[in-house]
Amino acid sequence: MKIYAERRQKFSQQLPTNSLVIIPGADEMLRNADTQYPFRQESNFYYLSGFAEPDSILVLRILPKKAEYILFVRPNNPTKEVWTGKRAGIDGARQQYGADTAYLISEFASKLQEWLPKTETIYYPFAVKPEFDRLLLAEANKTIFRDVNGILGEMRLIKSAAEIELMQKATDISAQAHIRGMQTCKPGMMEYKLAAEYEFVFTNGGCAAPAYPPIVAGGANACTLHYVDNNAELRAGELVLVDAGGEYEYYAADITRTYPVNGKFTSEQRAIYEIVLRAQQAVIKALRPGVSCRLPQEISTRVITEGLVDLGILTGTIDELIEKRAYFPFFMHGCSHWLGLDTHDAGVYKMNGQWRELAAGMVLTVEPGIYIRPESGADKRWNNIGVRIEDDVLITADGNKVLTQAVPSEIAEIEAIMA
Ligand SMILES: [Mn+2]
Repeated sequence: MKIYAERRQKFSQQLPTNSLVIIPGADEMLRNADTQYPFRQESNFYYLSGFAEPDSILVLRILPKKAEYILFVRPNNPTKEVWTGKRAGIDGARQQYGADTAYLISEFASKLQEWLPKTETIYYPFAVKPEFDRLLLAEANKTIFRDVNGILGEMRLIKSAAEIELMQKATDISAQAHIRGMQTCKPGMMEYKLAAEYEFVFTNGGCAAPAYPPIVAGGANACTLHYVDNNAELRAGELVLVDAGGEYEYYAADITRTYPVNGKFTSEQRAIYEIVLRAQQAVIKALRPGVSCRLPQEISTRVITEGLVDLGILTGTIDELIEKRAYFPFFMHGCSHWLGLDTHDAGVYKMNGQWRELAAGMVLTVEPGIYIRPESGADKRWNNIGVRIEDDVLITADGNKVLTQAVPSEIAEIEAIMA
């Protein structure tokens, strides 16, 4: 619990006296009838508390001489605990989770009324829980609100050694899943069967869940960016694009590999794949502290545009094609995003209107892709080829470390694993 106390202290030190931090936890969500979705605590809440029960609110009161840490929690309830397990309750919130004070969740509105006259600023994450937004705005309409994500996002963006260890574990397990996927994939297999191979490795390795719904997209399905149906047959001669990562101790891995269903790339698939791989390698080579976080987009766009020109899919001069975004029908998504407790992690990309610089401790994905839809107008021999290669990269003091390097991405390595 020490790391959470340190985070609360570091956060509190950046807040003005007489401010109040209010962070509601995640709610349990009904899936159907009386069955719930698996519960997963909200990331900011977890980052500051390590407390993983639903129906909770975290409050920090920044007083002149100290920051008071308050948890609102569910009451102990012996009858319900028979069904759903032990609850920390008020005593547990204090003794196990280090709260200075704890109250029942039902007491929140009255405690808020008590604190408001002495509160100048409320730090709160708007637009996460609309009902809570309404309650707070109704109760505290004379107070200044600030987005809690500003300061917390900056803290979460720079990972500590302990966080990097967890992220390495998440990426190691997920890398093994991709290797198993390559080993087990064969023509005639359904996409969901291949997905199951990944999910087995995630769970078997200690991940609570996939960090996001796995995308297993054979053939033309790879050109649908967030394809999650995973219910088509994988066919010889086609590629399969798999974007899947596990969540380990709340930290996400995010890996994509694209490989031939029958283990051998065709010459067209190879040509497209090699462009994407070159783009990805050029980006990774450039990542180090001090470079712009926009660099991945700029480098990958250039390498992909050059490659599409080499293949005759685009014609013109490189600078002009980039200027008029001619690559966009083929590469229509971002090359990178922050990674951490959330797959698209907290932290802004621009500061004062400028793309920010990378710094040691940041973790980002590098995921260029090329997707050739029939309506793109390219020669039909390229139709329905979709390739994305995604790795997770930690920025270090002197460059970077690819956390996901255990999964091969070179064509020869993939063909060897699949042989
Ligand atoms: Mn990603």
